[in-house]
Amino acid sequence: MRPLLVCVRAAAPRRLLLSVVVLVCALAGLPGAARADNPIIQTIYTADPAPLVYNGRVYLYTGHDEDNSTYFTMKEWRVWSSADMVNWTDHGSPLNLASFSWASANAWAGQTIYRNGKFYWYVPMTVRATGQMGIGVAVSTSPTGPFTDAIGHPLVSNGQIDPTVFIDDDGQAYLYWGNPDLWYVKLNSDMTSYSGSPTKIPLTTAGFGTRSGNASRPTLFEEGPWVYKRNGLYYIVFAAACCSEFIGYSTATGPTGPWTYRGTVMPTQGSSFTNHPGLVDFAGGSYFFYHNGALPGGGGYTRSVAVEKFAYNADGSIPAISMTSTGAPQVGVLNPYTRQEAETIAWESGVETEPSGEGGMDVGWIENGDYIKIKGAGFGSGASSFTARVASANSGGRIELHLDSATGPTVGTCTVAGTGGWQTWASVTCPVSGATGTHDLYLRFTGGSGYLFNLNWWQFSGATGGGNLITNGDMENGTTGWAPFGSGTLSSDTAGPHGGSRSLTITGRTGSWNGPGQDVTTKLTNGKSYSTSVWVRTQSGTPSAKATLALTAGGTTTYVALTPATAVGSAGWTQLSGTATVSWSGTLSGATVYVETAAGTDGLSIDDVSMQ
Ligand code: FUB
Repeated sequence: MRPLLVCVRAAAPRRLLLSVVVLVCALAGLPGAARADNPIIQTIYTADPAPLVYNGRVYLYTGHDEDNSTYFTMKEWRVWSSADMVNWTDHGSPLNLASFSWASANAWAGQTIYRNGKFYWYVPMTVRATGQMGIGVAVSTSPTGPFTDAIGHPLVSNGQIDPTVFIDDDGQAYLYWGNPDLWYVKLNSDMTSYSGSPTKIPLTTAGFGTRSGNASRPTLFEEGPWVYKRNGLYYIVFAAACCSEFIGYSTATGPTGPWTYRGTVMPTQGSSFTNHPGLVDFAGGSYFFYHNGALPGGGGYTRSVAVEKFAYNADGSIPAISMTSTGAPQVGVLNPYTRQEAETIAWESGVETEPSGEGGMDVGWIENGDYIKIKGAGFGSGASSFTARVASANSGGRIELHLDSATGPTVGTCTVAGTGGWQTWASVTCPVSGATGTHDLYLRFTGGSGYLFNLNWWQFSGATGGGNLITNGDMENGTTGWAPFGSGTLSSDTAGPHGGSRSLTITGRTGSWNGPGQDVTTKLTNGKSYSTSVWVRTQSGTPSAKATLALTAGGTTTYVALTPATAVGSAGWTQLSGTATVSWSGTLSGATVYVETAAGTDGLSIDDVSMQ
């Protein structure tokens, strides 16, 4: 525990995990060396992953195993998200047992689904009045909550657990759950009531495989169903046999069967006697989430969520997937020139997160030698400075910026002074040199003894002619720096940004070439190559958008395609990225980066724009 002297902020129990993580690095003989990124959450123990793809991000809903648990001691659920499958942002706990007045214990495995502007989170808990497990439903207008009990009582309650929810192409929603049986019920379109009665799915050995040595449970189905549809085929992936569990799956031509057992998705592995599946497709890849006991101190009741990328076989079957400590590859790169939350982490050693007085979460409990790894940061042609939002009731410390490992090249060091409180925030900036290209970034914290400071967010700035040329690329400063290219009206939009709390929306376009634009005339270097990244969402689903540079020199305007035209769905954010060499003859009098569409005049939103 930290010294009483500094116990000013709200106290939270210090987890034991921290010291063991440090020990493992030491045992490897390579303190801070580049290392594996699975399990994907290290600040707490997590279990029962339920991924949801929404607006170009994967939202991950999990349970939380308490430190030192000797049972499934779980009191809250947690939310995380990522745009690249490796750097995960902690959104804290927007739902817990106290959210349900009728529940008493056991915040176990659930799933969240989006419908008609709302997010519905189905979770099992003990019903206080009966002592039986029941399933509640919470609702929110945001994927990160806050969530509230939608109906004030269990949606269903028959003593069984592990809800999974699925909406078929015809709009019919189904809730499935169960252990030891497998149940389903048809949900109404409000997602908080149902028609008909809960119905048992027959657990036949043809449908769910054969278990040996347990006469009362002849099939492999144990718990944790995950139902979805792909290319017209219905899948139910589930925790099989016990104990230890493995992950198996069955398929059917309809949502309620009859099911055919198809085999093993993930064999028994990984120091936890349970496992729990969650599958999504994201950015052109397929991902399998699961849990194990791989973190130090981990085991059957101190589990951690991990992810693997996989590819379906041509016939739709799922290949056998093994647990790895490497995890999934990164999708794209992280933009260090837009504000990044400190709680966006690929790997960490020694730190924890907590709710921030400035909103969201911050990273705290930072001691000398702790670090955060951010994987694959794209510095382009160079960063010139680093700004961090910090708070310290002590006397602060330093943030060392290392590339490639916690002991890799140092490209900058920021000194953090005391601010008078753990939630008294100030910004500090320090010079950076030598940060070019794409690297893993390590924020390594150094200083005296005890807790040093808290970190809420950080951001790099580019050198002249390098770094991000775009002003207000993260749109957090409203429409600053942007103007319509051609016709249209710009507005700062708080509904469903790609990152942070705002995006930039244009409406009233009268030509497909109209779009949000920014003048970069004074920032371009003739003959130089620039990498451009823009996140785009169209309002009506017009199927293409592209970032373009209009260059006016010597009385002539030319157009440079900065990114190729790419399909952009109406609901989700899509990243447009590309590299182009920019050159002109004569004096450059006008250069505007803008986003247009191949056709149509529907409104569009952009966010997290960088050109470097
Ligand atoms: O996390 C508690 C229980 O363990 C879940 O409900 C089951 O699926 C198993 O993972």
